[in-house]
Amino acid sequence: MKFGTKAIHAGVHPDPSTGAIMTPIFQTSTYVQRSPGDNKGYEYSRTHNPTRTQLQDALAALDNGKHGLAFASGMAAIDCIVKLLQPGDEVISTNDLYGGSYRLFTKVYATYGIKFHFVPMHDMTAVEAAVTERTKLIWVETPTNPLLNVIDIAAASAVAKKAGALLVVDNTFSTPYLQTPLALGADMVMYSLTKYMAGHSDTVMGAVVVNDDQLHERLSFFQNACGGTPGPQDCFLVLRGLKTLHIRMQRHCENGRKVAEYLKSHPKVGKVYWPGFSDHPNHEVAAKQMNDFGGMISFVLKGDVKDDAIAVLEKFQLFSLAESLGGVESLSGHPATMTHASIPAEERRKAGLSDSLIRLSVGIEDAEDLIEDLKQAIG
Ligand code: P1T
Repeated sequence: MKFGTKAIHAGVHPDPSTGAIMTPIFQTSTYVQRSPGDNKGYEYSRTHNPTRTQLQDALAALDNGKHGLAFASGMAAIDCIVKLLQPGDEVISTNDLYGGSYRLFTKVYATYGIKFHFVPMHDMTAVEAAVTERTKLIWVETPTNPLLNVIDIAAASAVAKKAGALLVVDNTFSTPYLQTPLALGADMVMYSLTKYMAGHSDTVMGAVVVNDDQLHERLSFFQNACGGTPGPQDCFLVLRGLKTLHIRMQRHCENGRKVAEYLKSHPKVGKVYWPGFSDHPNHEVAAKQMNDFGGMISFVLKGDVKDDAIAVLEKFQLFSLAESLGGVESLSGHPATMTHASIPAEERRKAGLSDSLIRLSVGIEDAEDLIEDLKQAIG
């Protein structure tokens, strides 16, 4: 089955009791049992809920994976994955990543004795150099948030296999429409469903997709034991969003290209970060592992002055200044003070994240209007 057909049909089925074509919202905490242990497969909604089951099956199908697990947020999904580790274990992570992931790693799990190495992963020799006999997890985010570096998933998988470590890909920026990491050797694919997958900026959720049965069993145990599960209404919203994922992503990519090219041609704009440019340092890897280049773009103005960037952000009319990304509407952000403020300034500088960087999530409006907005804001 091709991607668009799967986005609409995979994992979901009409309700057997009524024929309702859309998955019902099973707004219930518990399920009546005939006799202790004699139930219809559902006992308590933290453990299983039929709306969540259909979403999890749909997510697994889109990534060509065997098992999907849904969480109350992207951070809850990441938290569940890190719980696979023990004190003394080591993680190699990209040094350019969502600030909340960095905060969870360094402010929570480092205090439990897990060691994190942050390296520029688009250079695979840096990853190899960080491997020790204690390396248990390699954390890839690609393209990265916010600098749009692209990490070679197949090459990272080779390093992980040699090290005996698990490979995770945070696929939030790409979605399975653009790349399917399990097929490239990843053990786990992780999502902030809040973004492109749900697509309408109306819910916060996360997910993990895996092939391996044992890994699925361990993650399901933590999902239930720790309880970071989503409610059925949120699952319904993501299921509805998924049905248009392919159409939305197509338009995000088309508009992304137009906006990136406009910015690149603008005399006041300095560097533009977008993996679709043939001179992007990781363009070849992006072209190899992605079906298109996405709608996330970052840029700096010439002169690299923070106040100039703030002035542009304040002038936007359509690119609303807000955290998050991946909704139908365009958003703008200032990573240094917003999404990445939890990364110390010195670490941001080392990763190449300037205080004047502007991040755009290009929505699915008419590109001409978006370009008009950029024109009036940049001047
Ligand atoms: O916000 P939440 O659903 O918990 O997901 C966290 C997360 C994980 N991974 C990536 C790559 C992300 O971008 C995010 C959340 N990011 C933002 C809120 C943002 O504006 O970048």
